[in-house]
Amino acid sequence: MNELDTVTKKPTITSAHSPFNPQSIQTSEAIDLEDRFGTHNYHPLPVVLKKGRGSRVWDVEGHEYLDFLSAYSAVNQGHVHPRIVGALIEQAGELSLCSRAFHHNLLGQYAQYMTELLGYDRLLPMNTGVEAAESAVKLARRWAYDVKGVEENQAIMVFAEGNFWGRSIGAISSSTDPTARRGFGPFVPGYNIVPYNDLQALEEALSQPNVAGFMFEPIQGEAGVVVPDPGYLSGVRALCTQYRVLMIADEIQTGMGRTGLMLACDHEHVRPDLVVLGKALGGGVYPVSAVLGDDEVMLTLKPGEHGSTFGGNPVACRVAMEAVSVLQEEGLIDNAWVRGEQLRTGLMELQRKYSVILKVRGQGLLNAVVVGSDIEEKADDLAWNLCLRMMERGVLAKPTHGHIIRLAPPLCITADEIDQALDSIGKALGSLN
Ligand code: IF1
Repeated sequence: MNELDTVTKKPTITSAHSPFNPQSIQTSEAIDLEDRFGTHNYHPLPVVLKKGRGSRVWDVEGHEYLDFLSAYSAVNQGHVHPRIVGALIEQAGELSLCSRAFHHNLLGQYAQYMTELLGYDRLLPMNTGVEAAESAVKLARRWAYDVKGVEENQAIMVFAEGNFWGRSIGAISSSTDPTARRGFGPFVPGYNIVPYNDLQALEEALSQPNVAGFMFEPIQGEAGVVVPDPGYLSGVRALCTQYRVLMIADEIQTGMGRTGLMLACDHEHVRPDLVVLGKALGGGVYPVSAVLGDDEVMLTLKPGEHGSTFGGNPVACRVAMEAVSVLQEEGLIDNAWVRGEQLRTGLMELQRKYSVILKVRGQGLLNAVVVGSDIEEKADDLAWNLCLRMMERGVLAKPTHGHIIRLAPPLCITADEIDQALDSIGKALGSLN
């Protein structure tokens, strides 16, 4: 075989050979290795997964589970979706990365597809959610100086209590969660924090001079699926317009159909000035994120002023177009609406039977139950214990903030799978003595 043949030979998918022979590893060994050689910045449930398809995952011993976390809403299309994996493999075998030093054949088509779909002038491609959210903060500040006329270095960004937009210094600087901040200071200046779901407090903040933008989640995910009162999104829109402040919707978790519409802001027909996307934009196979906005904001960035090695790479563009197409063509967004109603109805029936369920809340397939009880063990232990019992009965979920259990399956979940999960959750509740 000559040199050219080797270079142009189409890559064949060979079975991955690894010195660790992953096929044989068992739960305890996998956890021990991770514990010994990894960092301890997570406290995962004691399950070791090795396969996923649709709403289901399997552990290394072959036990099957319904996935009710969806990798924190990054697997909305379901695990290992054939069309999305196919797009990944096909593009990776053509041109995987060329940097933005050169054009490639997909970025323009991807940007056109997404901007026409969501109704904006332009798209800034990034990779992870926090990178896109950081980019939105930079865009807002730049717009404040170059367009709104705020004095240099005086721009204020407003965020809501309970916000979460990532783990970077910029992101944790706006956090009100001590565990996200301790030991990472000093923090980014020019931030102002207001209570979530409080339009009066927001107006007080936005009416101050030098405010560039208000970045917020239409439903707060990490805070425990906190759904604001009806009218909040419309109120935010009106106040941002009134005080010429950019309304920036962090739809990284609530977007891509998760709440039963493409974007959570669609529930009140509200159009933010910037929309931040991530997670399921990459279809659960590749990190893809983006900021969408109009020329007045997006064109304040000039060549060389912002970027990223992988931002807008060919694989990201191809995978994202496939991931978004799948959501629409397979009716996954409407399914999220209907299945979400079914899930909350079932959870409220369980709430009537089991007093440990204090609240059921959510929109579409972004839901949570708040647990607590007068049983001696703390609510946090109760939530963890309940998740372990659910795991034993084939449903995977994990508490956030200790006593809140997020229930967010892939949007492809079926009515029967919802019923199966409700039955398992009920049995898990019944097993709590
Ligand atoms: C972890 C939380 C969820 C997000 C919103 C931006 C980002 C996220 C609304 C940043 C990321 C992830 C991060 C992951 C767990 C998960 C999470 F509990 F941490 F907060 F979903 F609620 N905006 N959320 O939810 O996106 O940079 O991660 O791609 O850090 O443990 P990222």
